[in-house]
Amino acid sequence: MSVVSVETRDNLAIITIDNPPVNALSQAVRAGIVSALDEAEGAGAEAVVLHCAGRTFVAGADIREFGKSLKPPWLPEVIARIEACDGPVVAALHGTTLGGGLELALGCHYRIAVPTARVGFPEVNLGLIPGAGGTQRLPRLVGAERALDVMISGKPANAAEAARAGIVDRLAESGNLLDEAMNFARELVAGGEPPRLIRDLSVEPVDPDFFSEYRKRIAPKTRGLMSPERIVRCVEASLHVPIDQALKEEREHFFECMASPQSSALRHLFFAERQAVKPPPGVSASAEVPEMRRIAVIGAGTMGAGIAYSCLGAGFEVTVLDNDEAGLARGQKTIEGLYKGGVARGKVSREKAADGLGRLTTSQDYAAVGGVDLVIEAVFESMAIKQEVFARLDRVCGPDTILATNTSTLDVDRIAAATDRPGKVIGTHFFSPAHIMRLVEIVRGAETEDSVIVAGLPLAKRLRKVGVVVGNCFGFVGNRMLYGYGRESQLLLLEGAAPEQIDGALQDWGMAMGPHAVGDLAGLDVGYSVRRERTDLPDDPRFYRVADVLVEAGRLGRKTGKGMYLYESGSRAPIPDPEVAAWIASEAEALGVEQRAIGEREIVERCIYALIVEGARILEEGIASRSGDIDVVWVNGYGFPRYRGGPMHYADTIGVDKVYAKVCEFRNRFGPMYWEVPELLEDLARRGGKFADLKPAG
Ligand code: T1G
Repeated sequence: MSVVSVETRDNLAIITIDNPPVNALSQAVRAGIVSALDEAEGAGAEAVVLHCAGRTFVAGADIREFGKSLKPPWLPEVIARIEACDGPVVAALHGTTLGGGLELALGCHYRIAVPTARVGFPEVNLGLIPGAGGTQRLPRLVGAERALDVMISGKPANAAEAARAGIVDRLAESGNLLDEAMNFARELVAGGEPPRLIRDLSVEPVDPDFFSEYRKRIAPKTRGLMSPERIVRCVEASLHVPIDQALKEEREHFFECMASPQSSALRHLFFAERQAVKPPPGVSASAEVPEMRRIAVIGAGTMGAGIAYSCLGAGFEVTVLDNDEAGLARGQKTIEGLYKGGVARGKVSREKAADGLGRLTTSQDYAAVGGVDLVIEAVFESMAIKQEVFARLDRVCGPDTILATNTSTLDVDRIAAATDRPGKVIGTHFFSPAHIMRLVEIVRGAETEDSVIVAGLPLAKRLRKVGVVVGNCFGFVGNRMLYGYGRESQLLLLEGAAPEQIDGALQDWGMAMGPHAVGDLAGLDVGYSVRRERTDLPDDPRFYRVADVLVEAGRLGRKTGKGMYLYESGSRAPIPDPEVAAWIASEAEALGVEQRAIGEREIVERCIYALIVEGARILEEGIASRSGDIDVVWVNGYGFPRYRGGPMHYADTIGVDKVYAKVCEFRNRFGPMYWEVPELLEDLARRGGKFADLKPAG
């Protein structure tokens, strides 16, 4: 079946693109459009309507083609062919017209869209720029500033906004887009207007210092990224350089971005995040997914309230249960406050907030959760308390109710053992703040049924989160890897690196926050109590020694005004504390650790390679099925820079052999206790392999 077809109706030609799932501009589509235009003109059509079958107009270039040998016709050539048509070409937009799809539409002479359509340039999310004239045509339509906002944010605009901005000429309100597009084309023919080419327009002049000011404005959000600056340069050229020269420069910038490690990393994550939400090998995707309408959340604390708020936002009926009356009231207030804040920021309409709160009930009686489809437990991180909660839930809930625990480190199998339905027990590890962080680790217990695992994935998507199925071990994937990262950041303190030096090195490298600032934010007592529960801590008095000393001195972090750093009241800015520096020095002396000057490179390599080593072990043990899953966990749950693709992709980018050599050096220097080389890492290094090439573990 051809991906592009053309039919003539009276004096019109209708070109239909049909390339599921999103009508991406594959080579066949590009070639098909050109031949369809030739056929339309050969048939004497006086106008052309270009539309798409399926759920959306063209959602972009075919990302799968990138990095491979691209074949003509190139998209700019297709667009030039459209612009060369004698009669008007009308693009009929529905769904999400994005990237190359919007460039294709801007190459048409006019655009009509259904009210639910959205248009945008998300290339920046892939480390790219619009490479087929978007940086030249959009400013001609909407001005330099508006065009930059669209391309730098990567966020789509809705049809009404697009119409107001002049990106879309008309909204199709009748419900029949194609008919209205054909009528629009007939009107244009009847009107005898010559085809209007956006390329012939000029960009509204800007103030002399506009671009330098704009660069300053976007600097915080685009730190470390390559393509935003290239977009700004292209838009600058749209004002000062003849368009054909500017289009040539744009193409050069596009290919440089395409070849960059940043774009390779971001394209890797695009597909890894979509792969992660598919059931891992060994889990039958055909398992019947139970319908979910009612959810109960046990525990009205910060996590419970955040989870409940997310579930309300996804349209579920939610019952929040807490055995403490004051705690339950606080939880309800937290949820109401989240809605109030959302309305104040214009993120949530008043109606949606009222609807959400209307679906919320609270109770202290377990009987109230008897009829729910899913329970998410979010009580205190204590095995005994969780087992007691699950035993009670087991007695009151229906036999098919799924019982999920939000534990961040405890053994899901031991929690499941407190019930008679271990097959229905699963972990749903949300990250704090639960209503903001996108990641949910879906932890499969030894007996968790496939249907329960498969149910967790669409649930995560419905909560607008990224669900990753992980195995049951201490810390699952994210927190287990965090231990190695945190351990090195602690040892570096004893060895002579200051907290602010460690945080600075890792933030300059791209981490959203340094490990010590994160520790103060989360509360040093959280890690402290988890370490107290563990029975398998390394026999090493240095292990998290500084953090322990701070907690025992009552320095818990931001919440006590001091932790690793000092915090002035009302300020979040971490201030280095000479008292902590003195404490570290005395602890190092007592432990016989020689202090020395440590460079940024060593700080970054020890912390990041500790992630890679643990990630390799996690893959060896099958706790994660795909290396991409580990990357998805770390970019969505721990502030790992997306433009480096995640720990395992980063190892592939550096070269697994180089990582292996460095880890061997660390093992020889610091001992095998922490730097034992995983066999998988050694094996990949020896055969020049990549983590990404590993077959998913089933
Ligand atoms: N190319 C190839 N495959 C794509 C694709 C694309 N552009 N977009 C989506 N897919 C696949 C995706 O991998 C998944 O496959 C399926 O479609 C459904 O996607 C030249 C250089 C359109 C909003 O960045 O934002 O144009 O997993 O799960 O949630 O200047 O897909 O089913 O096998 O995301 O309904 C610019 C990227 C490209 C848009 C739909 N365009 N796509 O979301 O479905 S660069 C983009 C999306 C470019 C030009 C530049 C979303 C969506 P599978 P999905 P969804």
